[in-house]
Amino acid sequence: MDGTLLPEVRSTCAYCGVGCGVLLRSDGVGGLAVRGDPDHPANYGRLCSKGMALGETVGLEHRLLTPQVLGQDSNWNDALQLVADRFSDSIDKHGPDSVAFYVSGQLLTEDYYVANKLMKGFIGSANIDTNSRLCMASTVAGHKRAFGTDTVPGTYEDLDQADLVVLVGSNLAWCHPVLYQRVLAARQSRGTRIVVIDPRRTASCDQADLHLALKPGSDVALFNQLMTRIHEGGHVSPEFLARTVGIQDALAAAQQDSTAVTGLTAHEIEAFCELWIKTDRVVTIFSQGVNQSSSGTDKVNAILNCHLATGRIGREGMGPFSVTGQPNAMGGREVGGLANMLTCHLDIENADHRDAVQQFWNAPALPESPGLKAVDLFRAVDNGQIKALWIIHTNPAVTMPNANKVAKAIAACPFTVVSDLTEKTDTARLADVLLPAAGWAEKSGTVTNSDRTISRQRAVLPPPGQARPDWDILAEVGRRMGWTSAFDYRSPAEIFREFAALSSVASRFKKDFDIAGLADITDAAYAELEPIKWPVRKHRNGGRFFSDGRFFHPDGKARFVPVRHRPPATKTDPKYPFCLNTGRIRDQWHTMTRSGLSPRLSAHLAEPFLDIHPEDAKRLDLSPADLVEVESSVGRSIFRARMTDTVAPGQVFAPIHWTGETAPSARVNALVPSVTDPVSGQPESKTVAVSVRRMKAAWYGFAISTAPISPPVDYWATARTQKGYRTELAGYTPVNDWEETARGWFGLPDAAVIAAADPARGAYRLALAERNRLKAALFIAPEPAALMRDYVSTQLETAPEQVLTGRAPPTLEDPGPVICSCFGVGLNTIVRAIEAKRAVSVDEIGAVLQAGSNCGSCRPELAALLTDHSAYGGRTVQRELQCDTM
Ligand SMILES: Nc1nc2c(c(=O)[nH]1)N[C@H]1C(S)=C(S)[C@@H](COP(=O)(O)OP(=O)(O)OC[C@H]3O[C@@H](n4cnc5c(=O)[nH]c(N)nc54)[C@H](O)[C@@H]3O)O[C@H]1N2
Ligand SMILES: Nc1nc2c(c(=O)[nH]1)N[C@H]1C(S)=C(S)[C@@H](COP(=O)(O)OP(=O)(O)OC[C@H]3O[C@@H](n4cnc5c(=O)[nH]c(N)nc54)[C@H](O)[C@@H]3O)O[C@H]1N2
Ligand code: SF4
Ligand SMILES: [Mo]
Repeated sequence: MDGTLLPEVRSTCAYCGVGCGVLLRSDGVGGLAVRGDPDHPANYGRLCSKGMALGETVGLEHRLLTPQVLGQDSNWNDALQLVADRFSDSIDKHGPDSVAFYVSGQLLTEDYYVANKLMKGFIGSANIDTNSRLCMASTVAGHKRAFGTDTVPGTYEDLDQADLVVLVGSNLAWCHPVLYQRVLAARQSRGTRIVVIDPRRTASCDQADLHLALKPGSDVALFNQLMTRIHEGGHVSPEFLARTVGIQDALAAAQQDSTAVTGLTAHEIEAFCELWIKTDRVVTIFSQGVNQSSSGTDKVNAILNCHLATGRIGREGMGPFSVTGQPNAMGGREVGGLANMLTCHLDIENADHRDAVQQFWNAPALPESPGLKAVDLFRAVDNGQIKALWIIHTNPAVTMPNANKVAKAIAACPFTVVSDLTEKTDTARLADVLLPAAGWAEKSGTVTNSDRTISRQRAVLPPPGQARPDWDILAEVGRRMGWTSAFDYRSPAEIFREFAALSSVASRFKKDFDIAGLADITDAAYAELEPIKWPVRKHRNGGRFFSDGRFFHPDGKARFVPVRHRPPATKTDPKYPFCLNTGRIRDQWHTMTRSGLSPRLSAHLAEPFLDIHPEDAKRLDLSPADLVEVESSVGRSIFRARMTDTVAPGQVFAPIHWTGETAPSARVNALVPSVTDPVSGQPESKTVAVSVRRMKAAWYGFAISTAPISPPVDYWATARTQKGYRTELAGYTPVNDWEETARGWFGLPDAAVIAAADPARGAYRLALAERNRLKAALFIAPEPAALMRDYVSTQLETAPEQVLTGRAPPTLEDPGPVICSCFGVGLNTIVRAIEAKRAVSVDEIGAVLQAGSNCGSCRPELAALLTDHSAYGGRTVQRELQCDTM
């Protein structure tokens, strides 16, 4: 490099459905600088902690660089011919429904389009489903029931213009942080009220005027009550009534529900209904607390019913708003990636729709009925019906319910292909053929965010090794299966043009999705494409849907859907007295294959945990930092207990992110049974009946190491640090020789070992050094090891002696676990500033320590620390422990 800076390239964040614009600058040697795009309409320059850390996740050490067949390096020619032959063979012998694709809402629209065209148009089966089944399926089904098509009516501007934002089953502060900032900005400027409906007190409750901690799964009853009050108070919009069908039935159903099942007080319900009814500009945002339920579709319609009844839809500052999770969840819905959809929001069961698509594709046959939805798809893999399976850009061995069973089924499938960035995933390890995909910063295409804005993703780094973009891999398999011209694509622009042209054909059926205005886009225009909201028609662009009062049912009217409360499907069983809720943490993305590479992001919450109410903890005789065994009807897991009243008694919460790679015994979906919503097929992932008890470990440990470890012990959980890895450990059976064991785990047979031991107590401290540089350290104790973990983690590669004390020298302050990942500000530092009264507000913490003054993702946590730093999330309990001596 001659020192001149490469230009900044406009692209889109790799993570959530907010779809923030990013400006990327490659340093020419693999590094990537990232900042928010000030001109992107989703974020106007803002990024959250995950977006800010994107540059830390593009390293190559974990990447898969060549195709592999049965664990051996291969080449594209052999690997793709094998894939084409095995799929063709299965289709010839057992028919098209003997094969399946399982894909992802993180694929680019162009990748997704090709996958869907190959399976539905040419293989002739609808057995393509996507992880969106675990995510958006209930919303899609609810939208279709009410509107006649899968439309998100509103736009992000509605959040700026709302007077009330209701978050139902959405932890917006952590999962859509930039949108949350947008809501807070509206609160600042116009006093927008915030209501959170969530059984848990989350970071999103920080600024809420009202938090309704309803009983898990009781949302339908709550919104039915709202519906009843809307009617009784005479707030039904007569004008809107004429544009809808079925209010009487919906009301009759609503009136039969009792609010008792919500567990909320009459006062809380009154306050909510009154606020909702009296505020015209209401946006009801909903997410996985709604979708991931056996009554998910009904929950969606219970919400839509209230917006339809009051006519609060299609107008400025109001409407129901399903926020999408993955960066291209919306795009996947557009191309028809779900097994029960056709492309362009057309219906697979509709012969006219099928004919139009078949003609356009010049396709041999289109399936006439929906294919297998995710849970059924993996059941069909399990029972041998699916003989060839291709998994692309998703990690079902971790994220599907009953994950152990799913992993077994994948392993037993006669032929499994996995396309991923890395071979180090639970799913990739089960593949017969492993295909190296180009990653986010290495490939080009488009994604559509939660408010229908299509943004370009642009390649700024060269794909490493032989990695290729997903569309390219899929198209070549299509050609090798014999469909040469249908998959003769040379660029994403070409695919996008075809898709836009197809949407023009589809527009004759008068559905919502239409990007016909882009059907003639040139390569140059595609290269320069600015963010653009669909529909992009000749005569109507972007904006809100339904402002004309027309819906997409044949009669142009919306439907009220009568819905009744149904309790979660999990059976009550005295063996499993707790209700396990699952979800996300602020700084990790799903199975952590990318976010987990960032030391900054990994410092926020470094270990899988189970939040449990202090009363329950007391009853179970738990001590701070104990490990707990959690058991359900389908599996068993182990987590660190965090005592916190953010969860109600009887409820527990665990995050979804840990895997066989990072904490094999803390995989949450090992516990989740495969119960689904009868309409959408979406799994119920948030209400699992479990038992909890203390893990009776013989020993507990903490390790740091320069290299990753995966020790054969009953519990371990590892996380990146700036200098290597930190790992928590525990085991049921005593270990005889810790020095020998440590050498084995760390792969340091010749290291010099400095030890401090108290064998009578079962306490050991070992430092392993090479050339007087610390390479690893292990701390073992009969109870959860009390150490200054964050300080200890900084000691790798320094002289080995200091680490054995397990604590910082008195002259050095231990910052504690990271709260602000932008500036690396730790919990202890913040608490000290609060205790010393140097900071009495979130802004002052920012002024004194910088924390919270950049992306803002940690501001809710700062606020919570200010309110009561001793009670927040149990974290200070760990902090105290960290200061104890062993
Ligand atoms: N940091 C981070 N952000 C992400 C992701 C990530 O992995 N990490 N993933 C992205 C994806 S794909 C998605 S889908 C979104 C998900 O975004 P969210 O849906 O906001 O996230 P979750 O944590 O899954 O669940 C939201 C809330 O639902 C609540 N809940 C559980 N049961 C019920 C119930 O019966 N009723 C109600 N009203 N609430 C309930 C939970 O307590 C939880 O707080 O996040 C996206 N953004
Ligand atoms: N219990 C419980 N389970 C859940 C949820 C829950 O709340 N609770 N949430 C569900 C939801 S909403 C979702 S969206 C799912 C998410 O679940 P998954 O989609 O299974 O999880 P990810 O970790 O996002 O998996 C993406 C995979 O794609 C790989 N990858 C990254 N970039 C590329 C690329 O460009 N090409 C290819 N081919 N591969 C790439 C990554 O390395 C990773 O292995 O989990 C679901 N499971
Ligand atoms: S909110 Fe964060 S994760 Fe989501 S798109 Fe924006 S920067 Fe990325
Ligand atoms: Mo999702």
